[in-house]
Amino acid sequence: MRIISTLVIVFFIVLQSCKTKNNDVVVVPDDWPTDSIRILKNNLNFPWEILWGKDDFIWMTERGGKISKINPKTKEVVFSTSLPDAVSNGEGGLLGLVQHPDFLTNGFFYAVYNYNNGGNYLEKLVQFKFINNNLQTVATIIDNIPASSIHNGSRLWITTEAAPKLFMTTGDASVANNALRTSSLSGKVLRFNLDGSIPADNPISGSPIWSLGHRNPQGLVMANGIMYASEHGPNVEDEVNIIEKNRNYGWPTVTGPCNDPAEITFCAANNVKEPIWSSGNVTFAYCGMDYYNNDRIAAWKNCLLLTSLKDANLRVLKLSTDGLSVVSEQQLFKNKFGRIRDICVSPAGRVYLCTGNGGNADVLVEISQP
Ligand SMILES: [Ca+2]
Ligand SMILES: [Ca+2]
Ligand SMILES: [Ca+2]
Repeated sequence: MRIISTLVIVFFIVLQSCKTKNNDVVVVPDDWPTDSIRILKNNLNFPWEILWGKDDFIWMTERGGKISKINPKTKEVVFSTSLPDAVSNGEGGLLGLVQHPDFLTNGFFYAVYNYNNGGNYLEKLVQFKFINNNLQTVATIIDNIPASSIHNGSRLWITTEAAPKLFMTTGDASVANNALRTSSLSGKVLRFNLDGSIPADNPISGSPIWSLGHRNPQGLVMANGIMYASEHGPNVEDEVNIIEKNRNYGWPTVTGPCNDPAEITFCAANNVKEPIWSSGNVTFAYCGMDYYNNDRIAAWKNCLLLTSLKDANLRVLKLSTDGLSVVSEQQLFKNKFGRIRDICVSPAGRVYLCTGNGGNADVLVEISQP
């Protein structure tokens, strides 16, 4: 009798464990903490870029000039330094950062920051080398770009093609008309070779200008061969654009789509490319943007994820299969973290957000489930 009851208990234990297994919703293929939302860092001050590095660390800039390398699993800062000539002024300071495709072997990365030169507030793109847990300056790719306490663009992206190209966004630095002038590097998407030289197939010989008519693009990501940029609108029309060679994106003459008579005339005459998404009569101040296509959060597959400063949320834009249009959208985490400045995604599909609230009260958080 005792043997039979023992067998019955064992049978139920086995049945129960099978049931639990079948009912598991979350697949945890590694020993990562399983919290759906985990605070990795607090007491940050205006982080601007978070990047999932090729070394599987998070690389982060803070506007005041600090670059940090963070172990996302243990939360430990394993390297940190400050750029002595980066000058924070309003929205300016140390901004975008991107790693060279061969970072793991050559340690190269690029960062954009604002600096002072003889009373002028300017912007430059600098190549660095990270070696023996130290930072060396390699070369200035470009400098003397106008900067301002607002509208400094500064997101970076490196393509994965055979001869990779380095893209950088610039804002209008509060001189709106410069965005349409090819004599100014303000309000542009710029394109360089990785050594800083100008690619021979850029639209204007000897110029890094790739596209023009941008107000303040602060999100830049390439997915499935398509380059997407997010851009702050004035009091209307935040935009998501597909960036193409030698196209005009309209600012300051056009906001959002070409939909009033003056805009329609200008757009037809100037090869203007309309946004694939815009915010209409309101603005949310979308800044950082990344592309998501991981099974971990299935609802976000083939989506652009945009971080909002003003609306303090994450906007999820579902792309069409061809990536050329937005088919649906969703807004999440409203006011949960405050103003959200930037985003990165790990190969395991975890999403990282950093805030832009200031006062040494900013956070870096990990989202493992929606
Ligand atoms: Ca980022
Ligand atoms: Ca536009
Ligand atoms: Ca319009």
